[in-house]
Amino acid sequence: MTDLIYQSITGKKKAGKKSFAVLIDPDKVDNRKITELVQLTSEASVDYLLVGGSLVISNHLDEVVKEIKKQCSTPVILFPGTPSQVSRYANGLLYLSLISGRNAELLIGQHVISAPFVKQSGLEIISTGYMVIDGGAPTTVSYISNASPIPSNKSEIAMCTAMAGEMLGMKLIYMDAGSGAERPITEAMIAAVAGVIDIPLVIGGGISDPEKAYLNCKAGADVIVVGNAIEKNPSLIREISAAIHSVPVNL
Ligand code: 1GP
Repeated sequence: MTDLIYQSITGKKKAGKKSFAVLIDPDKVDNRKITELVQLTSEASVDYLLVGGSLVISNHLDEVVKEIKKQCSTPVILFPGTPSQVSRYANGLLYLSLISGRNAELLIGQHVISAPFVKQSGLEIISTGYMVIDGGAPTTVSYISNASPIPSNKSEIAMCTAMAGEMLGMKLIYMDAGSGAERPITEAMIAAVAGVIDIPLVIGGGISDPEKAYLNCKAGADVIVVGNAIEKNPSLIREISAAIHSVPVNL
């Protein structure tokens, strides 16, 4: 197994550079849409493409990933909501453990069941402490996970959870307010968590404009994930990417 993606994420973090990941939901794209998104992401120097969702209904993950790979060299990282969302055509996979919840299945149970075929896939596996933060309304991830999100004003819970994830050996912390969240994660919580961990911090959920993406990076996010807003307005890719990549490196 290579660790090229992780090296790229940590290399950028060490250099003080922020990264942008566009989330593609396989349920919401066809080949025409993929072509449009890939063209925009390539032109805007998007760093990573995440593919997945909390609830994927369609059965064409392999085709979606193959089509993306055919059209660009941007690393494709799976962001699986369920163990079945594994495609060997991708480059890597976020191996998510829902450390903010107390649902044993999502902490370790599904990993045990999927371990043999995840290993066989040959993908770069990136162990990720996944933390769902209350985004103001139930989202698919909060419903499906059957686990309470961390309250948005309880930065100390988020800090302790992220520290525990890091000390358990996880390689990334991903804080997510859920797709289409009404309230994205506050900069105060991002800064608090970024201040107590050394591993890269990924932030997503409800980010819909370049200003919020920029402020999240300033607060300490290393990777910003945007899905929903881009589905509605793909041209945002350019603006959000420019904002993220304009964050001064000494921050
Ligand atoms: C959801 O963090 C991702 O899991 C992205 O959220 O779709 O709201 O951008 P959005």
